[in-house]
Amino acid sequence: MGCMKPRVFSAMQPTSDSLHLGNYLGALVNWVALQEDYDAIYSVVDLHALTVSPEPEQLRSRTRRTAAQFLAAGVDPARSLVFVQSHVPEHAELAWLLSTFTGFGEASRMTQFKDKSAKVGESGTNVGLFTYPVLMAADILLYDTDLVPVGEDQRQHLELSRDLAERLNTRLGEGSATVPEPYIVKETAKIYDLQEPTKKMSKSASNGKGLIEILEDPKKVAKSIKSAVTDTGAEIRFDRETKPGVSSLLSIYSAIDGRSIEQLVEDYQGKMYGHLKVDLADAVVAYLTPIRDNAMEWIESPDSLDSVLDEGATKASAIARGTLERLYDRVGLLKPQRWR
Ligand code: ATP
Ligand code: LTN
Repeated sequence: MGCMKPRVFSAMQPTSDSLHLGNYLGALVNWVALQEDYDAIYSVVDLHALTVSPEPEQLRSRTRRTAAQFLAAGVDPARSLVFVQSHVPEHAELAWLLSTFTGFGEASRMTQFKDKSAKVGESGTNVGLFTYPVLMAADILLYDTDLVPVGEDQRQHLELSRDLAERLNTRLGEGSATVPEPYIVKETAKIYDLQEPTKKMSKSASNGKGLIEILEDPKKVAKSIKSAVTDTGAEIRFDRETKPGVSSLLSIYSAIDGRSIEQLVEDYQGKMYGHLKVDLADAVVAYLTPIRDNAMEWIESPDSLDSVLDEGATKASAIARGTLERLYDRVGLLKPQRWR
């Protein structure tokens, strides 16, 4: 392993059968790019997914499907570690330690918790949902992570991870933790829902028609794009305020096609929304088809997939153990004799 390279870590929850274009363009594309210059570690965070009380069989299947999509998108297990969070018990162990460093008020300010708990109501909210960002900080700090590629919605959680790392360094001494930097690419940090173009594309969105799923039937993908909500007026131009619908389509187009938004606007001058949608639908389908085919191959060979995940967990665990032992020692936990 290239010890001198800086470390990148990121993760996704196995909460759906397919990732969507927001997950892909907002995060995964950057994971793939960063593995060139970084020592990369990517995880399917199944312990986080428990906060939404999934069906056991569905969780298991989605854990494999999520990992398969990482690999299909170009995460290369020869260069990067890919593993399932629950296979590395140090995540839950460090989360406990970090929870004792996290203020109650500090955790209460997390907007994602507020949004999610408001949706299910107090009686449906579990403590895991509240401490979710602490487990996320554990994921990151366990690997002395330098850089975390995510979408815009994760910025506040990352800020908490940074605060916790700094706090460990202050209270337990320098060198206790590495303070991670967010890596959020402005243009794709937020991909919008096709039906409600002021909201982020999300698997928990109320209207599934606004979602482009990577593993979906290409015909359905094309249909969703063609029925995307556009704005009043006929002109194709980029303006998030007054033309959120067309602007979202232009952002997606630019991200997958490589042309700048300015160039696309120029190319579509005098054309109608329909032209843009038809071309975009073709482009997205062409872009996703090989990824989908590759993901299906992994899903259909669970033994090969599980071997990749086992190897990832073994290597990740070796790194995680070192960090955990360092921190256990610094907080004053007695080391068992058999480990000395
Ligand atoms: P949920 O619907 O439960 O909020 P999600 O669709 O937001 O889920 P996550 O598993 O929370 O998906 O996110 C995985 C990664 O994808 C994170 O890095 C997140 O920032 C990124 N991401 C999610 N949605 C978008 C989006 N619409 N645009 C850009 N990035 C996104
Ligand atoms: N909360 C993240 C998933 C996540 C994560 C992480 C991302 C859990 N642990 C560590 C980056 C680093 C989300 O995507 N909803």
